[in-house]
Amino acid sequence: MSKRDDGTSDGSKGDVSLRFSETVEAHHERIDVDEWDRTYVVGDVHGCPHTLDRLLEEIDPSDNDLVLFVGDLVRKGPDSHAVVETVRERDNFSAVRGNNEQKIIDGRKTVDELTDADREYIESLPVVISWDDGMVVHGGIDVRKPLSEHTVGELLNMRSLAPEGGYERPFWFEQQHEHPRVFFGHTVMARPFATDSAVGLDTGAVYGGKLTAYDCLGDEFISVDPVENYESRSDDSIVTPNVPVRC
Ligand SMILES: [Mn+2]
Repeated sequence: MSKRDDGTSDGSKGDVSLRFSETVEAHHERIDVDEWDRTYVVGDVHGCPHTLDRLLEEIDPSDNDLVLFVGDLVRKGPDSHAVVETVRERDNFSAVRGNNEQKIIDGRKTVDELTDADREYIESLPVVISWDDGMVVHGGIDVRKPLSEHTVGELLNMRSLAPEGGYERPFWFEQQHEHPRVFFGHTVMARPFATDSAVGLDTGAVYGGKLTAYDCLGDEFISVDPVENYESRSDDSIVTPNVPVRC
């Protein structure tokens, strides 16, 4: 992980930020990124295995590199099983639960091609993966309240801070100016979003956008064009970030 995440600083960031409610804590996995050579975080794949393969070819992670996924591995694209299998079979790949995995867990949606092993894996996914002062969650956080007051549903679905929600500004990640640095998906963006406090990775691969990863050590994005056929999406539910492109 980058040097900012030494976790030993003044104590005002790590310990304040990463205290969760008991319910969330039961689905929280803490990791040590120092055990890995490099750490990558990958955006919403949504059942597009060939696009994922293309991204993995580009990143070319070794067994000593950690690859984390922001959730929504499944649904919308042509083969959710192949995506889950790819992530599940590599010891150095991990994912958090997305709102689309939650729909399957709750029985609100079914995906025919998923096997029992896939479903078991989906049910086992944590809601949060964290290290020092970084964390991966699917939706995001509500910057108006402490992390310890967040529900699982909020972490999976957070997007707009407007009363109507949806794709109305302000978005939580544009208001997040403190640690932890939150890596997230869920909000489809025309290009990846990065500040010191939030990194948005859903560039809408299943909607004809790119699939994006963030290289934490190199502090840069890696994106590939989609291979799979995609669904359409209206422009008013694709966010153009209000921060400059960093890389
Ligand atoms: Mn998604």
